[in-house]
Amino acid sequence: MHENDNQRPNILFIMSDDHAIQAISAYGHPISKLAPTPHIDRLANEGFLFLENYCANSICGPSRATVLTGKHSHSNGFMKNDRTKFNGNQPTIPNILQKNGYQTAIIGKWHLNTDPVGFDYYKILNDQGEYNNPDFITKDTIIQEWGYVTNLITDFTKEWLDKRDKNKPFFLMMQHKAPHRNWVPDAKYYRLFENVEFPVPDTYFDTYEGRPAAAQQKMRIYVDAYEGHDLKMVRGIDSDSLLYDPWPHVFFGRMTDAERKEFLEAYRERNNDYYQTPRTEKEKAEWKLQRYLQDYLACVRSVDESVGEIYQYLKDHNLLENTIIIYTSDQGFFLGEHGWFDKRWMYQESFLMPLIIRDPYIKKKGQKISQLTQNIDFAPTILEMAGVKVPEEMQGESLLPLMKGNKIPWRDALYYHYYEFPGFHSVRAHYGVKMKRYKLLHFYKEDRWEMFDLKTDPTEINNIYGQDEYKEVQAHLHEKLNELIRQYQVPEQYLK
Ligand code: SGN
Ligand code: CA
Repeated sequence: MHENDNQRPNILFIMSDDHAIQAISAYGHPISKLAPTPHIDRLANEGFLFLENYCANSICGPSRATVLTGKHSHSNGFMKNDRTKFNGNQPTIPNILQKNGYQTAIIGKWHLNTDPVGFDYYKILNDQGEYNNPDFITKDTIIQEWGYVTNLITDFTKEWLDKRDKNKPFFLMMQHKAPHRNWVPDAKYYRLFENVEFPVPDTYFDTYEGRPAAAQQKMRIYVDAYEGHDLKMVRGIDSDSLLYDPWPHVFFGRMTDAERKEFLEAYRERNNDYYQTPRTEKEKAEWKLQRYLQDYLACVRSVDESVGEIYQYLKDHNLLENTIIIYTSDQGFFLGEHGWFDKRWMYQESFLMPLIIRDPYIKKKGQKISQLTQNIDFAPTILEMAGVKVPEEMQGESLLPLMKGNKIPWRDALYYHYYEFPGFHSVRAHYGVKMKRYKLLHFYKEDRWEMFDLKTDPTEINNIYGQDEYKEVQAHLHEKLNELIRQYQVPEQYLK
């Protein structure tokens, strides 16, 4: 007997923040080989790994709004992080499942600027949330909880599972803050990767030729990352004072004196070495990349362990066979490619979005899905899993037929649209189309086009737009893009 005596599956949706596929070992990237994620990988080994899953608008709030609604940003109304308020009263996964007898809850990062709607229970971080001793918001209170954010979210998830109404199936969103900027690891992992040298991407010192928008961003690790806030560098040998940190209240300000001391001691040797060893500018830039990756991946370690802990919980409570587990992140992230951290671009690293589904109702294991899928598909998929009708207005498609191996016609092109300019990191607004091999981007405010052949140029440094030999492909991509714009009914005013 399962713990809930119910024919309908429980659905556990785990989403981390800014977790790049390069940092999930199931995807096989060289970085992840040095910092593996065995617990996330197990979900893939026992389920489905989506190789070409993409975000519709690679930034937090918009991605989350798309997940909830199954719609592109222009259709769900949440186009930019800043000052947008999510309308929770449109058809969303929690609204619909709640009306259909599911128990719904969200624990962790929310970041949609309005109270969660459609959830029986919520315990969410305030805005971006903090890594240490963060505030949590529930229906009635805001309280500061003591501990490291990833562990707290895991504990609260288990507490909710313990106390839930066992006569109903559940839909539970467990949404981590990590590994979001400023990449603060759990204290026990401050030094986890201190001796690991991660591979430097070929494009770390990209000069952005033929890509003016890429040249204009503010997201280079060795230029734009804040030395104190992001890279945890101090003012000199044995200094206890951080270099530039514009938001000390969310970082050091959140730690107790003892926690701050523990932090400084853990980084001291490496921070001293930075000043004691002469380095060229290039070597300093590489040092910064290593510091960035060491902390980012140490944050990932805790997320992976959290996945393991929840898996174990489900196993111990006899819930593994009637709970579908989905692992994803709100978007991808740059781990030094093009010199960058952050996301927002339609370039592969941030456009790709990890997606792993363990579905005990489908007996296949260790399957890889290579069709073009997108976060607009999540809501239709989850609704179909729950046996509930998918509203017409949702723009995505259920992924279940792909998982079942049904031979069905599938899309050959994806629409992408990033709106937030001006904004953090200065990424120009752009939209575009992605097909299996080629990609076309339009930086529409400047009316500049980019086109890439991912087969011959997987790191996207060679803009082939306007080149004679690609004339036909280019025309085809333009046609596809127009088709998608019509299909998704993107209003004219958003395209210029
Ligand atoms: C914060 C970050 C930015 C990041 C945005 C959006 N700065 O402002 O680097 O791009 O969030 O991130 S931070 O130092 O305050 O973390 S998102 O995941 O919410 O979209
Ligand atoms: Ca994010």
